[in-house]
Amino acid sequence: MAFTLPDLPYAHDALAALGMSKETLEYHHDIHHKAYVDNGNKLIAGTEWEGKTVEEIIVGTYNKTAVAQNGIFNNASQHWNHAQFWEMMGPNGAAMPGELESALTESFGSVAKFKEDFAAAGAGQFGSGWAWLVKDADGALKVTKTENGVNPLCFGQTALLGCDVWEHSYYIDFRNKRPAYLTNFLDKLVNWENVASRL
Ligand code: MN3
Repeated sequence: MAFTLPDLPYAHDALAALGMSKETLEYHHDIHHKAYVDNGNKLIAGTEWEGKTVEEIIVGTYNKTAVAQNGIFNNASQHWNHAQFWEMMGPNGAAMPGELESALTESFGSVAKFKEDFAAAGAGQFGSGWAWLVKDADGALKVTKTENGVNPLCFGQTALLGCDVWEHSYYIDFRNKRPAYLTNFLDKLVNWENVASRL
């Protein structure tokens, strides 16, 4: 089915006081995310993927050698990644639900250690990509990093939290300081209720 650009779940200026400016969201959502939607729709038109869900397209085109499938994968996965990313943030500084706090403490030792691991994964991703908190098929929580548009669906994992570490995500607000962007994301921007709902 055709991809559609979802509206942001908040106003473009809603996160400005928390470290993600209106200008960043105008470029990132209205231009970058829209380009993945538009290019993806052009590439899947008339192919076997046209009637499939975005999740089916991602899993079905991941790591295939045909160049045409790479283009479809990149745009489909980036469309999905960004749709999740907008929902994983919010302006209300949502408190972390107890269920999530317990799960993070069990897996990482403490919430602080989880944040440290997540920030290190994002800072350590060489070039463009994403940092993730995932739930594995066996239920274990893990921090991972992926390159470009690759995401947890490719590995049969559930994405609980993702942070875009492409330069377009932070350069307006944080310039080259990706670690500061990641720390700010974890401390101010994450909607922990949304993360907990994915458990
Ligand atoms: Mn992006």
